[in-house]
Amino acid sequence: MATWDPTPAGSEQPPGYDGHPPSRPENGVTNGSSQPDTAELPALTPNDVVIAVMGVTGSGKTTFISYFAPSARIGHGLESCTSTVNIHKATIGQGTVYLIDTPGFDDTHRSDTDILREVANWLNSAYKSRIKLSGIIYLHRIADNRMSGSAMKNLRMFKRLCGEEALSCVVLATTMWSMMASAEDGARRERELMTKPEFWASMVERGSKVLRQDNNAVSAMEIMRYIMAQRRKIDLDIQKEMASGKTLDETSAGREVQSGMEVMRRKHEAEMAELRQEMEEARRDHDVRAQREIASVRADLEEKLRRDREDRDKMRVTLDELRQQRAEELANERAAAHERELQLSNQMYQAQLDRERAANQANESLMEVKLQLAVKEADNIRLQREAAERRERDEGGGCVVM
Ligand SMILES: Nc1nc2c(ncn2[C@@H]2O[C@H](COP(=O)(O)OP(=O)(O)O)[C@@H](O)[C@H]2O)c(=O)[nH]1
Ligand SMILES: [Mg+2]
Repeated sequence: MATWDPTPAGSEQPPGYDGHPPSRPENGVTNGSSQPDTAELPALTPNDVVIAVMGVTGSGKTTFISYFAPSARIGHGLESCTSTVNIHKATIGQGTVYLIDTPGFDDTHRSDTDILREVANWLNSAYKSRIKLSGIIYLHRIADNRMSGSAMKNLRMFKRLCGEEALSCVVLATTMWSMMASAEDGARRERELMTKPEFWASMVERGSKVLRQDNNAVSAMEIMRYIMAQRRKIDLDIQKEMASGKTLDETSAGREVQSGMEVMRRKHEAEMAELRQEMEEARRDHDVRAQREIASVRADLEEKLRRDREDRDKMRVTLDELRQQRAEELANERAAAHERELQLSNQMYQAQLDRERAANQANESLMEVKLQLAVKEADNIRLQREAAERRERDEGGGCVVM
């Protein structure tokens, strides 16, 4: 996994760009690992084969990439491990392929707006540098017996990002076949996916290929070979739309996110109206406890509404504004991580000092005990000596015969 400078040497800029030289962080590609393993990764060129891997969290994207690139790290927790766009360099046969691991639009910690901003910025940088995708692999767990809300949302987002033309370069691959009780069940679900218009039917009609990722590295290689044999290069709708001057909220994918946000905003506003009503009743009844509880729920809701507004503003950006803002966000993230690292190293240093002090204190107490023992021992010996002297005096020279 590595950071990526997508600037190809001496390439012409496509229409819609201002010709500014790209600075490093603008590509929005961050290295999720603290240890870049391919620091010498060359800048991608328009001739490179670049394939994006998409799908919800847990659909198997990183696992798929790991068959070709050891730098891909698989997350086993509930949290999304691929919370940023990551590029992996892979060698397939004689050639080099760059596989792009992308975050799903179902992240536990990040809003759809933030994810779209990151993915769009990455794709914009690639477009600007004339680096085109050779294909997109969209992974889906066949073992899920129904399409969840987030799976549906992710699929809608995917279709909007791509646009119709790019669909002929898409492979829809089903994963987790080993988790199916029977192959027939899997085949039935696959048919359902391929024939229902709200699932994959329209994509298949426009040339998307349905393949199975059912045999680890072997089927993964078949999928890669299929894409590479096509020898295609594509521009996605979002890339063309933003290059033509649209703001992110005016793009097809942006509108999809906006409509989801609009639903949430209306829900939050309805909840707020309900709370106002409940508050009035609680006041009328002089129910202080209820008033306190309602106030606390209202504060949470106000925070959600504030974030809704913030997300709406974050979508009103042109390609250049997005690039600038992402560069700032990444710089801030880096600074925050650096600050945290400093704090931790200070904490560690302090802990070391405390440990040494504790060790010294433990030594001191040991010495004290030894000293006390020695004092006691000396006392005993003194007493013994005095007793002996007494005996000597009493029994010997001290016993004067009168
Ligand atoms: N049985 C089975 N498990 C898989 C398959 N692909 C991925 N997994 C497992 O599913 C989990 C999520 O996979 P991961 O690659 O991290 O998904 P991502 O979030 O899309 O990157 C991991 O525990 C993987 O080991 C597959 O084809 N079959
Ligand atoms: Mg992943």
